[in-house]
Amino acid sequence: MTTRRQFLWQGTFAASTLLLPRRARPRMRSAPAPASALDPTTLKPFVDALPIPAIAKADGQRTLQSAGTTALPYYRIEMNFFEARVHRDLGPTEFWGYGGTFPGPTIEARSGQGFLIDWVNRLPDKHLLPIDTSLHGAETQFPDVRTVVHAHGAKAPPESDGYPEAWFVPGESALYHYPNAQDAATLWYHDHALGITRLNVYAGLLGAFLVRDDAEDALNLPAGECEIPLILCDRTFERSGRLSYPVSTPPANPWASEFFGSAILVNGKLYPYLDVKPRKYRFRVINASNSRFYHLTLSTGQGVQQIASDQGLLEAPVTLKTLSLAPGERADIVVDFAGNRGEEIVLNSDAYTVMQFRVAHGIEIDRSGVPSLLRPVTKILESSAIKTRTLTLDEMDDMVGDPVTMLLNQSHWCAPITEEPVQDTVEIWNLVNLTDDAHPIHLHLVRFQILDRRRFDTSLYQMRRTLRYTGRVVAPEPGEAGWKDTVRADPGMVTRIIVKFSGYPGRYVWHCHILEHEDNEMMRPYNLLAAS
Ligand SMILES: [Cu+2]
Repeated sequence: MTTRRQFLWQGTFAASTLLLPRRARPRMRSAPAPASALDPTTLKPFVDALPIPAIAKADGQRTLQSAGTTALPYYRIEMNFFEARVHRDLGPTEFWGYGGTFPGPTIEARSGQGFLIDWVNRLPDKHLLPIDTSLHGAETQFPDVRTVVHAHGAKAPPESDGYPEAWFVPGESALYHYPNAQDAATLWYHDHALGITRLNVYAGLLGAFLVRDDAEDALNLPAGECEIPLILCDRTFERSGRLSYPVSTPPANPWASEFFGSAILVNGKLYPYLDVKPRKYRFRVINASNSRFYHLTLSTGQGVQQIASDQGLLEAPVTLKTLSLAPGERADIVVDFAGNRGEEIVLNSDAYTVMQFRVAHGIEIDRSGVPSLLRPVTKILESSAIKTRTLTLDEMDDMVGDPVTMLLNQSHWCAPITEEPVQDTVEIWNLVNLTDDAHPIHLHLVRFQILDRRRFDTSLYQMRRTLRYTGRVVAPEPGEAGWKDTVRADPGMVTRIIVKFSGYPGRYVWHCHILEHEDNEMMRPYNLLAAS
């Protein structure tokens, strides 16, 4: 028997007219939370201390033929099944994690000093979560448990970038080379296996990856115990503590188009608290959620200084009352608690309680600072671009308005490669968002700058492929004006980015960082061609 969705799915290839581009906002395609779901607001907040992930330690030195003859520091990181409590009063949760923790250990790199990481899959053979075998690359002929690691924001050779089809199974491993030839920045690492990334990351396969450099060290920013990663991700739990992830009907095709959990975790804990001194702290905020956008505010209403975006330091600090982060994006912020002695401050995101800062009494000598000039960010000139690509973001719905698949430039993952920039050349990519949602678009390997966003007539574009702007040119927000690797492409807008394709020739990907979208075709390979 063929289900309605299977029929439509086949229809994408046989008769694409059955699939309608998204017009009116349809329902989200997923079932309601089960009756056994935990209501996190019934738990007492701020009873668990914020965990700080351990720093990964090298295990000697090794050579790798493709990385040259010099021995490099060697790390071995296993992926393991384990149980952990996300809250004092909630039963243990089964997770998968790098190094047997969630988040995994923080990887620390020095700019220009490469290392090797042996990623070892020691997971069980059965997945924690239901797999949709109708999705690309997740069909029944493939093993349930497949992993491949991508260091998000890393400038890594193609064979070490975690290509979605380069997955390996329990009992196997992959030795990756990270040259770290890039500026200081807050990166992160996570799973990227084709068709099941959303499930592998949800199970816990994520961690922070920090690149440091001398220029940043010289700035005297808050450091040591006053520099803390805040890795945000949302999850839904059953009352038993078990992870719960939505499934939609029919049961054979459980893919949900988005995921919004009822509980927001920071470094793997629900409602943690952090004891702080009355001084400045640097927080490296990472949005590691599948779909959730954060809008972070402090209960005191005080501002924070954003000092870095995805790919490192901004030219100058930016004072913000609300920090917004799309999935995959990062921001480094400095919060000064000097005026908050003895206060309890809550970090919120929209209507959600995230965590608490408990500021100590007393006098603290704070010798750190936030210079007014952090690092020059040289603008890439539009005149230096040798090519402009116009690329659409598309959502295809079925007859009742449920999303069935998401596409980039109306192309499936397996379609011939169309983006082939040449090494060290500059291109402008016009991201034409024809959907009703914002999509965070991430390009592997490279860093880029946002040129602008501009509203356009989506109906006219869908009918005639004619681009008619209907709004003014909107400059990037101050916190987006530095180096980026993930950009929010807003609905009904053309978002323009300018990219210099520096790096290692070979095959990479670009994709939407809403993991449910990425797993359902909103990802495309690209080739970086060697300069001739
Ligand atoms: Cu998307």
